[in-house]
Amino acid sequence: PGQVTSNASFHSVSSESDHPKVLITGGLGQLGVGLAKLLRMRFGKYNVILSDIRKPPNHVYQSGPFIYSDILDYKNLREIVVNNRITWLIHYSALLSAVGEANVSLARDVNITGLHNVLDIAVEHGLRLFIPSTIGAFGSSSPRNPTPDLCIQRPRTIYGVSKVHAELMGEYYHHRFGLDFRCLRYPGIISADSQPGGGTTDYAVQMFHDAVKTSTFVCNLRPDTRLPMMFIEDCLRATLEVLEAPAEILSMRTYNISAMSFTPEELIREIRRHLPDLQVTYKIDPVRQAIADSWPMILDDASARSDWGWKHDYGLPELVQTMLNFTGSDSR
Ligand code: AKB
Repeated sequence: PGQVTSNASFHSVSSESDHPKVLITGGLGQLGVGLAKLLRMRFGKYNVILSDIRKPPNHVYQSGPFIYSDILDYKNLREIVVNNRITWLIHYSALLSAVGEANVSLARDVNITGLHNVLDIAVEHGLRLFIPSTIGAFGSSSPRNPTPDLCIQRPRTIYGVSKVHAELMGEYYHHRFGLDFRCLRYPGIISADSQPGGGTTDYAVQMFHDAVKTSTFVCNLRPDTRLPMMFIEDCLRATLEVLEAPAEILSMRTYNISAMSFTPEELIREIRRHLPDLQVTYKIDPVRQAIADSWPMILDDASARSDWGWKHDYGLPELVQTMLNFTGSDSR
């Protein structure tokens, strides 16, 4: 148990052996499958193992190694790391902001107890550990426009509190035990073929799908709610870049990364340039609205740009064009 099937072990000792052996937890969320695809192109199919507690759809199972892993089960996680000679761990398991508020004790287990397991295993086995943080790690007492890397962080969601904890614990383990911890604060991520779940920025992804399918959209945030956002391709590339960066050029271990910021009404305007019939109504979700009102409007990512050369490719027009192309609907 805990070991990926014969193919994986066989290939890992062949030409792919110089590459890192990567385990991605929470692999069936919004980002894992896309990241596995990118990393497999770079390091080889069998050097990247996706894991989750859910059963993957067939196309995921066929695209490379997949394994059951429960981050709350310390022994199970350690066994996977040992049996597969994992060297990089990408920890994507987490409950997001809105769903976390609906289930605080589960969010505390997954986002904090799970994190502790991952940190201990990473230190014990000398792994490079990537954990995403988020704009949700800031709160209403943080400067919101722009939000620098280092400022007051007093979030009032369990998601935000657990991410500040992850940033601080990762950095503490780095200084105390030499853990190679790397962390990016992601904005809201926009993706075409994978869905987010339970976040505050999810409205933007949903708007594309509903605009294409029904030409109508019910928005759960106020029209003027400005939040930092990023296209998934930029996010995954940033993740690979910071993971590959030589340790000497990283002046910090937790970086803001940014691409664009928009409000629902600005997104609607841009989508209507392609789909003029889009009708939008507003039904504000008070929980999500309060969360969004406490988050950065614009994230300052100057350090990522100067330290390791971060540069986004997608602004709002490119994002909208690409999303509508992916969903096969650009009417112009
Ligand atoms: C959420 O909305 O909870 C996430 C995030 C910005 O971290 N997408």
